[in-house]
Amino acid sequence: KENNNGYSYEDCKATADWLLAQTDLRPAVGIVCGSGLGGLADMLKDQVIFNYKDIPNFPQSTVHGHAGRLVFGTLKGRPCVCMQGRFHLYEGYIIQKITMPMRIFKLLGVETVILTNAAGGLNQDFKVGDIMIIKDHINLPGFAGNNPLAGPNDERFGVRFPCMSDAYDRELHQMAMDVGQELGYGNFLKEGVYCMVGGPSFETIAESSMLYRLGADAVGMSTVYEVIVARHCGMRVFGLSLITNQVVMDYDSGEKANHEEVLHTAKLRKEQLERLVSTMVTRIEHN
Ligand code: 6GU
Repeated sequence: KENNNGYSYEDCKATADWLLAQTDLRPAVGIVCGSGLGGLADMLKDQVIFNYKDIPNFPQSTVHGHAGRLVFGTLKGRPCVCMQGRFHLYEGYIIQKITMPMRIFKLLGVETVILTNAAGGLNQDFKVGDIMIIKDHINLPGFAGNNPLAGPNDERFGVRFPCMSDAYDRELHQMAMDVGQELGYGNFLKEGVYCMVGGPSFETIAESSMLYRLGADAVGMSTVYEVIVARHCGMRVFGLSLITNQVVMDYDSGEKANHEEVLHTAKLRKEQLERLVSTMVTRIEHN
């Protein structure tokens, strides 16, 4: 059920209560798996799996490389819930459908959200296969009024004008750097600014160089809306971008961005990304 403003608090509550009635797991961590990175969900023990199509009010996913399942389970005894497959603007969803699962996370009791994505590298120091800790974002569609919080505000979720200067948790950022060092990932663990574009077409050369000059280190088609809604309702946020391809910014380059390369790089690096996230989950403290 949806109206022009997306889902009501009651719709979200009904979905969360339905899920809570099917499992005893009470996750404090919610994870969103990016393209080709759904293996994170497979690491969970004691799994309770829901196909999106079976969850009341839940949107469905359409992209190749995204499974479309909500997986509850435990990581070293810590209850987690994992979205295997997310929703994108380019699939044609209204924005509130893309971010609805964040409010479900909140109503399930999730305190920390970890988001992963596949992204193109703009920063010239980045290599394919690098993992970028997201330190900040640019909501490019937001400049044109495409913000998931547009429309009436329900104070039960959060305030009308939420702050975003502290969107990405600094402690979790530091923890990721520490865990990365311990795991020996130092030479491919980077940090930077993620810029969201609508897609599905990849950027032109002029668009890519514009984004780079505006201060973006990586570009992708997800995550930012989810972060805004997660922060609005007070969850801690941590994000990682897997740099699956180097964005072309040179008219003489013969390289062409394509989805196959994205999935191929994800395959090469996903185990390390999963290890980084799962190690962090076992260290995150909750109330
Ligand atoms: Cl090059 N662009 C965008 N927008 N998203 C991506 C990408 C590029 N590579 C992976 N995801």
